[in-house]
Amino acid sequence: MLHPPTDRDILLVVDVQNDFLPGGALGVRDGDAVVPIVNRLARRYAHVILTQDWHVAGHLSFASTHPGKAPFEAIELPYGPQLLWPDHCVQGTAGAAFAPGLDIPQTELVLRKGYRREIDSYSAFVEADRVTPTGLAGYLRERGFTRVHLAGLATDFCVAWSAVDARRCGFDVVVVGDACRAIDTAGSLDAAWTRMRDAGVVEIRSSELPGIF
Ligand code: VGL
Ligand code: ZN
Repeated sequence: MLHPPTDRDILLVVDVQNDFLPGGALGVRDGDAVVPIVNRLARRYAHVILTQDWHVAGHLSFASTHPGKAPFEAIELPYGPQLLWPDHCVQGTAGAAFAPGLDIPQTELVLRKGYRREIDSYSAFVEADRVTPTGLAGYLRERGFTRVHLAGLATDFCVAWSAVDARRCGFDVVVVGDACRAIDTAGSLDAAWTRMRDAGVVEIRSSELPGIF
């Protein structure tokens, strides 16, 4: 039985930004559905962090940066394979802003990621080169958090990578499944859940969190 959130629990709301909503540059199907769910979920948590995908123009994860390449193709970068995306979440643009309906006034920290042109960062903990830390693990440890709950977009990329890395950093991890939506390209959603389960990530529904709905 899951215990209710305490001062050792943090809710990490991943990338609920305009470009990931339907009609956005990298729109996630039904992505807007998470906004009211996340708003309601967040009321149960004293401590909330938002992540914000925050790329420079000409980012190496953009297909447009690589002549002849199309979104959803993969290329090799010095740190390994990189899936290419439509230009999205460019710093300071409307697409990079949080969804207008997102309403979590107690948010304590906004963590931006993916701001180095040469390195993508799905994970809120370690960039895609797998060695550059974002600083979040140290922040959470110093604050005394031991369990990370995740919700947001997209299940199979930024949520999954963050969840697995949170486990690697030694945190208990809970993904609130119905508060996430997926891109689901080339089997990525099934693969992500396999990696999360293998890492010891627990999946719950928001209705299972004591006293929410
Ligand atoms: C994301 C692809 C590229 C995400 C971010 O938030 O899941 N996916 N950048
Ligand atoms: Zn991105």
